Amino acid sequence: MISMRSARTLQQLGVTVCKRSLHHHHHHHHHDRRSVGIIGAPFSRGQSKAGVDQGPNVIRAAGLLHRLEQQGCAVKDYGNLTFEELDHDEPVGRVKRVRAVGSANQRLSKAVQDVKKDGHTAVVLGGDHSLGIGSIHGHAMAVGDLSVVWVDAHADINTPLTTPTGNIHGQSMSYVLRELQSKIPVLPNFSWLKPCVSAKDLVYIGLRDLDPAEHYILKLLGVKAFSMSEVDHLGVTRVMEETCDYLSAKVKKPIHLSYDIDVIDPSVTPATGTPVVGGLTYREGVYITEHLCQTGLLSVVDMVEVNPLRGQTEKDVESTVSTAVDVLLGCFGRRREGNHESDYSLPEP
Ligand SMILES: [Mn+2]
Repeated sequence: MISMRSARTLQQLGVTVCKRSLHHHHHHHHHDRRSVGIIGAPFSRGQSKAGVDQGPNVIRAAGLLHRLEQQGCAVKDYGNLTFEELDHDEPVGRVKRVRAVGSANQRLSKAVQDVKKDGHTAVVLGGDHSLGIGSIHGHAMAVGDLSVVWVDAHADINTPLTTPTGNIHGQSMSYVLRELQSKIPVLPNFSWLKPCVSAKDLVYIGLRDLDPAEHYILKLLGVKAFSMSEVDHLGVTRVMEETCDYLSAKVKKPIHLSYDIDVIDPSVTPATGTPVVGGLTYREGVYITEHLCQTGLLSVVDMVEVNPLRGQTEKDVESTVSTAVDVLLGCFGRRREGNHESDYSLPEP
């Protein structure tokens, strides 16, 4: 059993220790060597702007895998999924490209289930945020009940009947929430999908651009949401403490983190499809993942809406992609104070 005191010393040294396990006296539960399974999902049909399908490759090219390995993770890259092009995908009501989004998410759900069966924490590199549907579904199929932390400028909870744009990347949460099942019409290529998340197991962080129907839904279902006003009022530290207290009040469920890069301020991450002013700082964006990592419960992480074609300059793209990488590294034990392997020893002269 590691005492709190030695745990603190280890943490001062930058050794990864699972705080929650220590609090609850479950020894042998800290994961010095996390295993990470990467799924590339170059999918863009949940919205209308070109380029977001390049996300997986630009994030890999920025050195994600190597840097995860450097910080002690065992990494397996499952490669990029391929998605079929559909000739006939006319809108259903207002909803655009339903069939393409339905079949892509079915494929992603299967891939996430496979990665979870192999025992990894899964990382889904998007692609647009419609991928949240298949990622969450696959996660729930693999592990059962889970908590969802949706970090985003937008709530992405319009239903097919309330969507002002018809883009499914603004509707993902409504498809997987049990409480909204009766509000979702039958859609082609979605018969595989069963709602799998309860509203009480969902927390939003960073909201600042909601449609009226979305705001209504959050109030109707009593969804826990920390908008940018709450981040300003409480500070990110308390937001994260309250998030984890809320989600683990009864049972500790695996956490699904769905991270939309547009939650961070566009001055830092401009290369994204729907930027909104007034977002998280780089530091707040990374802190969220450092805190969630410490719970030891992160089970699937989505990183979505990185779009290299939306940057005005090379520097815009570089800043967006490197921030996405840092956010992901924070999920897997990177500490800004520095890290070293637990068996590190100084060379003797
Ligand atoms: Mn989103």
